[in-house]
Amino acid sequence: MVDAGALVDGYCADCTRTFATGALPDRLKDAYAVCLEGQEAGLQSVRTGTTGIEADANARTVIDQAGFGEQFGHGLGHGVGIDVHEAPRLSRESSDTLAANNVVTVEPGIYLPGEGGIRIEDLVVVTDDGPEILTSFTKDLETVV
Ligand SMILES: [Mn+2]
Repeated sequence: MVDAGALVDGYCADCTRTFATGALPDRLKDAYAVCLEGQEAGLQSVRTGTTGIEADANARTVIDQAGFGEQFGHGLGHGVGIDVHEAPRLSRESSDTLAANNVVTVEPGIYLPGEGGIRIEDLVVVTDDGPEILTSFTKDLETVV
């Protein structure tokens, strides 16, 4: 798992990708696919007026229904700007609502003790029409050695 950031002209970026380091058991391949499906559901819910609770729930439902809910132990995402972690929060406890031009992360994770962990994080601009995804790095499951 590689969580990388950047700082340009006083503003932060945040990106996470997960790579395989060899042949994976089916359970980890499945977990990767579920994490990505949950991330896509979370991304598609990012628009003006969505609450942080709703965005989190849209991703979490996918992961819950696949049986990995207990292994997704953190919030879906957070605002990014002058600080790398700031409002609005996308989580079960959030009291925030997304506003146009907020920049947020969408980063579900599934962590299987003793087996492996997965997190997939994109940086997204909130618009009235949906997500403007800033992260272009592939989300295909890549093997690195
Ligand atoms: Mn992050």
